[in-house]
Amino acid sequence: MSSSNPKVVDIHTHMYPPAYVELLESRKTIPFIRRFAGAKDPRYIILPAEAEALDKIASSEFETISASLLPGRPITTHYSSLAQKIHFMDTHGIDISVISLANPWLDFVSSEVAGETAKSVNSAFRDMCSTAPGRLFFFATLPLTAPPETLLAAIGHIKGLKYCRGVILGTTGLGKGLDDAALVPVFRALAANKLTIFLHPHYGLPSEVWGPRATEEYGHVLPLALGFPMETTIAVARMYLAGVFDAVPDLRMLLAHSGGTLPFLAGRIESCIVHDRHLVSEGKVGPRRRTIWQVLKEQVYLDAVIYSDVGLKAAIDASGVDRLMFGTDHPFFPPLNSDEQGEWESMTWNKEAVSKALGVDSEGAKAVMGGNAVEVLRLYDE
Ligand code: 5CU
Repeated sequence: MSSSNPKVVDIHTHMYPPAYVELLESRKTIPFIRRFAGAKDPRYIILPAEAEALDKIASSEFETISASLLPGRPITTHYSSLAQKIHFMDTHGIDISVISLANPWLDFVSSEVAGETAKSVNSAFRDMCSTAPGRLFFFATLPLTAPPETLLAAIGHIKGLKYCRGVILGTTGLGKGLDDAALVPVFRALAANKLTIFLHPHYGLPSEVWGPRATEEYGHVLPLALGFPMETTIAVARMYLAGVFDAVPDLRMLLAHSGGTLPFLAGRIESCIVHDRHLVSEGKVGPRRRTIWQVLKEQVYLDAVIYSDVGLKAAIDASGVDRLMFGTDHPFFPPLNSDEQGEWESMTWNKEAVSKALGVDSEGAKAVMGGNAVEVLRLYDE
């Protein structure tokens, strides 16, 4: 934790390179980008829960529809303009951003072209970073739908890319989740190359859990506020129960949204393990078992994108102040009542949470705001 010349680092900040935007524009099924009559910006439709709203519009007799009822989110220059990213950084005093492709990454790309698509997306990220040396680094994207040899070759490609510090990964893995034994070689290859996994949700929970009123009355609140964090929680709990962290002890994972609900639920997970007859009878609860608390302190980092000191304190308690890293989730959650070129609550709320939890300008706050990211992700000029 060095306090001389402290840097502010945003490790949770997304970009869609223009070629990826074109790919989304060419599609007719989710995920895709589409224009609606009367709407200023095209809309980006990604969440499974948005399919229902889309069906309603398709069957509507009206040509145009009120902007607040349109499915998805407006896709503005904030998604793909590098100048806009730098403007956002400058406006909010962010020295360094570790950019990543946002969900759903390449999950929808066919097996045959996934390898090449990943190569071009990752090269585009390298090129973007090279326009602002020292200010931009990136998490690469894996072609998870590609054949295993292509997937491993992709790790060979990204490890040599300047400015790459890890990969962003969703929770589906090769289709069976992250506790799939077939993923262990991938985790080993990432760990061997010191590539941190930034784990990020996309699929949430099945739409039925939100009930019949959700689509028309509750906007995106339930899938984003609750579905996303539960998805992350479940994915990591499954990895833990499958012994992935023990099988790959050098694996390092940075969990989005302060680890979902893991910091809050780790105690309950532990209790359920210790009281589970099946696990006990299989000898999985012996004295040498590493608890989930240990894994959280040894192999896991958490972002600080939780918007409140209450959740942030739980995250700090669970993983340690040296394992939390500030983020904004830009370009998602733009301000709705003020100029998008000005201040965003995603910055001010998350920054305030750090100050409240750790003290304004304290060593801990400086570490979370940037020092930890610089050390852990080696954010030095190359
Ligand atoms: O608003 C949203 O849907 C999202 C999303 O899809 N991904 C993300 O990182 N933040 C918000």
